[in-house]
Amino acid sequence: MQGILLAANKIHSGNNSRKVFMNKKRILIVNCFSNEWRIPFFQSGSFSPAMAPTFLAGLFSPDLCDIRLYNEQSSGPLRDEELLAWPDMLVLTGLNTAFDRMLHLTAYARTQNSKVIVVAGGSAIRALFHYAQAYFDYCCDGDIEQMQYVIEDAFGKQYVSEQFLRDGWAIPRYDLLSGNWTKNFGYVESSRNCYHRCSFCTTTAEKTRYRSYDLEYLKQQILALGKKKALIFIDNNFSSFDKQFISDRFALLKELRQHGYFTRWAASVSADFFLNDENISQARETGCMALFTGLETFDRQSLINFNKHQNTIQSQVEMIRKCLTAGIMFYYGIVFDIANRAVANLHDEIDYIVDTPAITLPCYMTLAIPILGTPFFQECLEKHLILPNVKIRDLDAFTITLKPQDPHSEVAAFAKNLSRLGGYRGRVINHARYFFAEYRKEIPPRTMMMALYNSWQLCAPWPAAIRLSEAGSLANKNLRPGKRTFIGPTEAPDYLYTPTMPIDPRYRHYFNPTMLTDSEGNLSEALRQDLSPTNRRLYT
Ligand code: B12
Ligand code: SF4
Repeated sequence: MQGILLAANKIHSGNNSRKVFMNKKRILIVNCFSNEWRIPFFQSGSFSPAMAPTFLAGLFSPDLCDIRLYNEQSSGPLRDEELLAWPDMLVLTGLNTAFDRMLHLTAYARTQNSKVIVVAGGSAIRALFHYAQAYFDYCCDGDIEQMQYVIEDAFGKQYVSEQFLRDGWAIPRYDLLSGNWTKNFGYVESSRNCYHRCSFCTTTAEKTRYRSYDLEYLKQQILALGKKKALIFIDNNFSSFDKQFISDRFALLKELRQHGYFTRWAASVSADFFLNDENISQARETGCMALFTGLETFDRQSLINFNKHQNTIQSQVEMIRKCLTAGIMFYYGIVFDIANRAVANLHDEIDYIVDTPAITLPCYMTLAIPILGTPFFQECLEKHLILPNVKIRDLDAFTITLKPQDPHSEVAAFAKNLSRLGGYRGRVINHARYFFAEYRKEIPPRTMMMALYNSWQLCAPWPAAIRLSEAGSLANKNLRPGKRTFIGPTEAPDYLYTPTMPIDPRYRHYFNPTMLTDSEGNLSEALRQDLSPTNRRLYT
C-alpha cells in the first residue's frame, strides 16, 4: 500500500472542517472522465467501468452521510448545477487524462458553494501530487483506505463507516450505482496491483506492491452484490505467484457458485496464468466465461522493449488457442509504439492479426502512451521523444504525443483509423468466417458468440455501448469537435474546456489545459517537481 500522505492545505474548508457536526454530510463522489472521441458521449453498461467511487463510498458512515455517485464514463460529462451545488464534500477520482476534468468540476462546485471540501485521488493525483496541491483541499496519493483519514480530519471519526473501522476493509456501495454504470455485471476485487513491471504501466510507475486480499473480504464483496449472473474481477492481475491463494480462491468461487451467487465470471490475467494448465481447467470448472490479457503486440522485440517478458515465454497464438478450447473467451488489447516502429511495420502487424484465424481479434488497438511516471515515460523524456505542447488530456491513447518515425500526416491517418479499424472491415469479416470454421467444433456456442461479437464491435461504425449524452448535442455547435488533427500539439482543447455555467473568476484558469510539455518539448515548468527524474517523490 502507498504511504499515507495528506496534503491538508484547507484553504477552502477553513476552520469549520475540524468541528464535529452530527448532521448528515452530503458526499458526492465522481469518476472524472474525458473520452478520446472528444464529444459528449457516454458508455452505457461498459464491460470495464471505473469502480473506485463505489469502494470509496464504503468508507463513509451510511448513517451519517448522504452519498451520491456519478460516473462521467457511463453518464457523460457532469453538468448538473444542482448536483454540483449539493455536496459538503466532493471526492474526485480518475485516470491521468481526467486531471483537467477534476479541475473543471472543482471550479464548478466551488463557484456554487465556496465551502465545499474537494478531495482528489487516483493515478492522476499520484503522478501530479505537488502540482495538484494548488487546486484541491486534500490530495490523496494512497489507496482508497486513505479516505478514512480525510473523513476523520474533515468531519470527525464518527463519519467513517463503523464496518470499515471494525474489519479494516470497505464493502463497496453497490446499492448506489446507477443502471448505466454496471448493467448486469457485479464487480469485485480479490487483489491489488501487480507483480510484473511492464515499462508503460501505472502500477510500475507507482511502485505499488502486489497484494492478495483476505478471501473473507472477497466473500463479503460477493455477498454484498447479492445474486448476480456474472462477476467481473477488476484486479489488475487476477493471476498470482501465490499458488495457495489461487487454489483457495477457486475453492471459494466454487462454493459461492454452488450457492447461486453467480453463474459466470471474467478477469484480467497476465500471460503466466496460461503456463499452468491447472489454472485454466479450474477457471473453466468454476464458471469462467472470459479472460483478458494485456497481450500488447505480437512483435517480440516490442515486448522486450516494454519489459513484458512474461508474454514471450510461450507462443501467444498457442496461449489464445488453449484458452478458447477450454471454452473461455480470450480478450486482449494491442498497443502500437509509433516512436519505435514505422507505420508500415504496424500495418504488417494488423495484417498478421486479421489473417490469423486461430486467434480472436483484439478488443481494442491503441497507441502506446507515456503514462506519467512510468519507465517508458522517463525513456521518452530522456530521448526527447515527447512532442512539444502536449497536454495531459492528449494522453488518451488515440492522440499522437510521441515523435513518430514517419511523417505526421501518415501517422495521424493511422491514428484516426485505429479506433474503428478503417480500411480493414472486409478482412475482419473474412477473419470471422475463418475463425468460425476453425473453431466451430472445438468451442462452445457462447464462446463463439462472444468472439464474433468482439470482431463486430472492433470495426462497427460506432462502438456498441456508446450513446450521445445529450439529445441533439452534435447539433450544438459548441459541443461539436472542431477539426481533429489527432496530433497532440495541434489538437484544440475540446468542448469540455468551455464552462457550461458561470464560473467565479478566481477559478477561470482551472479551464486552461494542463500542459505536459512546453513549446520546446521539455517538461512544462509547472510539472517538473513531479515528473522530472531528479525531483520525483514516488518514482525512480
Ligand atoms: C475501468 C478501467 C478503465 C475504464 C474507465 C476508467 C476510469 N477511471 O474512468 C476505461 C475502459 C474507459 C479505461 C480506459 C483506459 N484505461 Co483503464 N482501466 C480500468 C481498470 C480495469 C479498472 C479501474 C478500477 O476501477 N480499479 C478499481 C479501483 C478501486 O481502483 P483504482 O481506480 O485503480 O484506484 C486505486 C488508487 O488509484 C486509489 N484511488 C483512486 N481514486 C482515489 C480517490 C481517493 C480520494 C483515494 C483516497 C484513493 C483513490 O485507490 C485505489 C486502490 O485502492 C484499470 C485496471 C485495474 N484493475 O485497476 C485500468 C487502468 C486504470 N487503465 C489504464 C489504461 C492504460 C487505460 C487506457 C489508456 C487504455 C488504452 N490503451 O486505451 C484507457 C484510457 C482512456 C482515456 N480516455 O484516458 C491503466 C492506467 C491508466 C492511467 N493511469 O491513466 C490501468 C491501471 C491498467 C493498467 N494496469 O495499465 N480504463
Ligand atoms: S502485467 Fe499488466 S498490470 Fe501487470 S505490470 Fe504489466 S501491464 Fe501492468
